[in-house]
Amino acid sequence: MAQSDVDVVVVGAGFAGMYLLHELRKTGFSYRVLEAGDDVGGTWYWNRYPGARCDIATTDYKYTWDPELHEQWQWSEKHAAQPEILRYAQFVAKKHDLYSGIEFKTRVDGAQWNEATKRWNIHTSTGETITCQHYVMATGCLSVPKEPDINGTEKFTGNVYVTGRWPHEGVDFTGKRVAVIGTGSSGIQSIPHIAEQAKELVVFQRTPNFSMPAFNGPPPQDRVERLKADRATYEHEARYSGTGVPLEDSTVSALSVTQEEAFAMLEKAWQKGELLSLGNTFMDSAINRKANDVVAEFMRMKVRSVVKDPEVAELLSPYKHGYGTKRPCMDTGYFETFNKPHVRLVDLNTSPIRSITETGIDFGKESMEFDAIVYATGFDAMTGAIVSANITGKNGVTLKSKWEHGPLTYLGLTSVGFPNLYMITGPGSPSVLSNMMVSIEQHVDWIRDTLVHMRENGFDTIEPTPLAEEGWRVHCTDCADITIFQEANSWYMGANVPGKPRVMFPYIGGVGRYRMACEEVVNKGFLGFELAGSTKKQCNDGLVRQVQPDVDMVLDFISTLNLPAMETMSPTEARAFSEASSAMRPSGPEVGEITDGVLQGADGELQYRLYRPATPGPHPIAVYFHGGGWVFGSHTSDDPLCRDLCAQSNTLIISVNYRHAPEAPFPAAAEDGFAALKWVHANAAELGGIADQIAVAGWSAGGNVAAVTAQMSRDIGGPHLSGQLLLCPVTDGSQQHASHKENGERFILTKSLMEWFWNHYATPEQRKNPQASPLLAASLAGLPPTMLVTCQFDPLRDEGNAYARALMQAGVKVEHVEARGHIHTSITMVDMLPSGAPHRREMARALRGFFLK
Ligand code: N01
Repeated sequence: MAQSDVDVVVVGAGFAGMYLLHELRKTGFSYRVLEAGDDVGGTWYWNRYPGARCDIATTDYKYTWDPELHEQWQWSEKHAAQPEILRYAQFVAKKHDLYSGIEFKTRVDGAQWNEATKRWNIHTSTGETITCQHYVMATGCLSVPKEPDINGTEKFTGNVYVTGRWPHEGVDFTGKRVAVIGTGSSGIQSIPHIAEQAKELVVFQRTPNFSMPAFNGPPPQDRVERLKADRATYEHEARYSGTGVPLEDSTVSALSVTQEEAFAMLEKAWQKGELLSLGNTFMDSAINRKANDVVAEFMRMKVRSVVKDPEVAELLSPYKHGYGTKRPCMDTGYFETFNKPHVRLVDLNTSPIRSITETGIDFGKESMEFDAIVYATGFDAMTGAIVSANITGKNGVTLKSKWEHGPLTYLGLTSVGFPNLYMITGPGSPSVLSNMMVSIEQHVDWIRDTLVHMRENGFDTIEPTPLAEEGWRVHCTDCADITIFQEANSWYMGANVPGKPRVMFPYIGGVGRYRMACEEVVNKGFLGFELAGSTKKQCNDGLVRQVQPDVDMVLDFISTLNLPAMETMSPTEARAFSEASSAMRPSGPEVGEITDGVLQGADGELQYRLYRPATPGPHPIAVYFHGGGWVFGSHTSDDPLCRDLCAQSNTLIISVNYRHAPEAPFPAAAEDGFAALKWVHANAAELGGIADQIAVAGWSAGGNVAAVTAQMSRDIGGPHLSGQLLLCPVTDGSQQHASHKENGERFILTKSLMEWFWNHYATPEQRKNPQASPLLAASLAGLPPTMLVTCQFDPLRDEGNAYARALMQAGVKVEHVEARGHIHTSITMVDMLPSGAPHRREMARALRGFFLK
C-alpha cells in the first residue's frame, strides 16, 4: 500500500520524472510518482504519429547521469525515431527498476497548499488524497494538445486523429481520402508517411514553415569522436552552451558577407542535416531582421529547387516570420511530397475552412469529402499542463489566475505564492529552446540539491520573493527584446492558442547563461528565495541578473581576452589601444555626407568631422564632444554614434577634436569646447546649418566638455543654445559618489581608469573649478533644456544623476533617462548591442525636440 504522506510528489514519468525518481531514491526521500499514461516516455509515449522523430541528434539527446548507458545503448540513427526513443526510456526504466516506483494511469485532478501544515494536498483520479512537502511538475512542455478551434470539428463522422494522441496500434490510411490540418513539426513529419498510403491527401496550411531534410544516417561522426575522446569535456561544454549542444558559436555576421558567400556557408550547414547548424551559421540571424532574411531566402531557394509547381513552391515558402522564430522543422521528403499527383496543398489564407462537416471539410468555395482528418494543430505549450493541473497556492490563489497575463516564475522553476512547488523546464527556463535532455537534467539536479539542502539545514519551505520573481521576468523580457522572436505568431509566444497572453514563454538567454544564473542563486545563499523552518528563516533577497543580456555577453567576451588595464599604459599606448579597438566596430548607419575640416579652437586650429543628414538642409546643429577621458579619442572616434544621431535626429553633427591631456590639461578641453561652439555658430550658414538652432552634445568626458561649454556660453556671452544632450557625463571631480565604488570594476570604465583620466586632466585643486566639475557651479539656472542619460552600471551614474537633479532644481527643463542594465559604453555601441538602440532613439528624439519651436 502506497504511503499517503510523502516528502515528494512528482507528476509525469517522461525523461524528467524518471530521472527525478532515480535521484529521490538515491537521496532517501519518500515519494509518489504519478503518470497518466500506462508507460514511461512522456512526449515519446504520446506522440506516435508516423514519422515522429527527434530533431536533436542522438549524440546529444540522451541521459548523461548514467555513464553505463553510453556503452549499454547504441542508437541506430542520427535522429532517433519515436519507437527507438520510447524503447530507450523503457530500457532505462527497467535497468534502474523505475517501473516499481511509478503509478501509471493516475492523473492529478488538483493540488492545494495547506499553510497550516506547510504541505501540499494532491487529489488524484483514483480518488486518493496524498499529502507531501514538495510538489514537482514534470509534466513536459508540449503535452497538452491544443483545444480544437475550428468550426464544426464535432460533426465529422469519419476517423479523427490528433498527432499528439496517436493510437498505439497505428493507423492504416491505405486507399483513404485524408485531410491533414497543420504544418508544424508534427504535420511536416507525418505528411510524407500519410501520403505514401493515402489515396488522396489534402494538406491544409495556415502558415508555411521552414524545414530542412534530416539526411538521416549514422550519428554525426565528428561528435561521436569527440565524445569518445573526452566525454566529460563534451558534456560540460553542452551544459554551458547556448542550446545544450556543444556547437561553436558563430562570429560571422550574415551582413558581412556577400549573398553568394552566405549561401555557401549555409549549404555546408544544410548538408550536415542538423537543426542547430543552420541557425548557428551566423551570429546575428536571431537578432537582426536583415541577417535573418539571408537565411530565410536560402531556405526559400531550397523549397523552389524541390517543388516543381512554382505556385505551390511559393505557398510553401515562409515570408511572414523569420527563420527560427517559429521552431524550424526537420523532415524526410516533406517538400517532395507536394510533387505527387494525389497530394494537394490548400492555403487557408485564401481558402479558409468554413466548417468541418459530417463527411468532410467546407473551405473557400469548395467542399471535399474525407475518410479521415488528422489534426496536427499543436499544443497548449509550456503552461498548458501545469495550469490544467488545478494548483492552488497560498491564500487560495490559483496558478491559473496568477498566470492570467503570462507566466510569472523565478528561474522557470518556482513561483511566488506557491511554496515548495517546482516546475521542470517551466516557462522562464530555456526548456523548448534547448536540448531538453540537458535542461531536464539541470533542473532535476537543482531540485534534488535544494531538497537535500533544506533537509540538512532544517528548512521546511522555500519560496521565491516578489522582487526576485519580478527581476527574472524583466530579465527574460530583456533577453527576448533583443531578438526578433517576438515578431512571429509562434507557440513560443503563446500566439497559437486563442486568448493566451502574448509573451515569450521560454527563456531565450541560453542554456549556459541560465545554468550560471541558477548556480549563482545557490552560491549566494539562495538569492531571491525565502527559506523557512520551524525555528529559523533565511531570506537573501535580491536580483540575479540586472545587466542587459547583450551587454553581459560583451563583458564576458572581453574578460576572456585578458586585456591589460588601460590605466597601466602610457597615454600613447592607451590611444593606440583605443584606436585599434574602435577599428573593429560596425561603422553605423549611412548619412547624407561626411566631411572633415578644421575650425578655430582656443589655442589654434582643431579638426572636426561633419555628419550631414540625407535630407535637404539647412539643418539644426549639434556640436559634439567625444568620449575618452580627455586623454584619447578624436573627432572621428565616436563615428558610429555620431552617424546614428545624425541619421535619427536629422541634425547636422559636428564632432570636435578638442585638445587632449596630459599634453594639454585642464582647462584646454573646456576652452576648446567653447571656442568650437562660437566658431560653429559664426560659420553655421556655410556649414549648411541654422545659426540659431544649435545644441551641444557629448559622451563621458565629452559630456563634461558639453556641459561646461553650455555653462560658459551662458556665463561669458556665447551663442544661445537650444539644448544640451549629455550621455554619461563626468560632472564631479570629487569621485565620491557611491556608484564609483559600486560599479568600479568589471564594467569597462573602472574606478581606477577614471582616476587615471582625472590625474592626467586636472589637479585636485582644479577639479573644484566648475569648468572641470560642472556640478559645482554656483548656479545651474538659465542652462538650456537638457537630455541627460545615465547608465545603471556606470561608475559615473550618480554624478550624472546628481547633475540631472541639480538642473531640475535650478528650473531647467530636463529629460533624464536612467538606462537600466547599461554600462558606461554600451549605448555608444551602435549595431552591436540591440538593447542600446531604444535609448539612442530617445536621445535623437530629444535632440530633434530641442529645435522644435
Ligand atoms: O505544433 P505547431 P506541432 N487552423 O504548433 C496549425 C515539437 N515537436 O505539433 O502556424 C489551421 O508547431 C498551425 O498554424 P499556424 C516542436 O518543438 C518536435 O507541429 O499557427 N491551422 C501550425 O501549422 C514543435 O515546434 C518534433 O498558423 C491551424 C500547426 O497547426 C512543437 O512540438 C516533432 C490551426 C501546428 O504546429 C509543436 O509542433 C513534433 C487552425 N485552427 C513536434 N491551429 C521533433 O522533431 C493550428 N494550426 C522533435
